[in-house]
Amino acid sequence: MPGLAGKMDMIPGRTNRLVVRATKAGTYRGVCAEFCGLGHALMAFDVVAMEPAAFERWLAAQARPATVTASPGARLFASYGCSGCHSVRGVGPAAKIGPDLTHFGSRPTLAAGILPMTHANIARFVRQPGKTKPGVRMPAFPQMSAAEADQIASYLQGLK
Ligand code: HEC
Ligand SMILES: [Cu+2]
Repeated sequence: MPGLAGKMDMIPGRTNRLVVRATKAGTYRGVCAEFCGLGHALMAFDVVAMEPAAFERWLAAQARPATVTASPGARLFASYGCSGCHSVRGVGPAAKIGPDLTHFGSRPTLAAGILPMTHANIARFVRQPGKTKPGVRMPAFPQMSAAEADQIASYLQGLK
């Protein structure tokens, strides 16, 4: 994140500490600067620095469990076994293999920052994640119909 901090290399067996201090609220662009895997070329990310009060509000909202109502998408999320890898806090068991999706719909991007958060992108990613992100660590669901992917996308978008 050149606007915030310099680059630090990782060295196996050594623990690095990097203090990043933002003195102005804003969005700071970052890129992964070391070849780390097949998706490396897509590894840009944003760091969002907020005023303290805005940050406290954001943090409190993120800490809350999900507000979920029964829906076809919620049922498909369980029956396809998504909840075996993804937590939606307040719904079902805690799973730690994939990212926590409790407030997924409130994020500006998905798939580690590769795609903008839109309904069509979620539906596309969920069925064929490897087509979006090379080397992705989520299985594809080729047996999922487009209609089912739509319902799952609606469910996930509603997790604010
Ligand atoms: C075997 C474990 C596993 C299963 C089952 C699984 N996922 Fe994932 N999922 C992952 C992992 C790991 C990632 C992170 C992939 C990456 O970025 O490399 C991921 C990423 C995601 C993302 C992007 C998250 C983000 O922060 O942008 C969504 C959305 C998602 N999965 C939805 C689903 C849905 C819906 C299902 C069920 C149809 C499902 N997953 C099933 C492991 C799984
Ligand atoms: Cu990288």
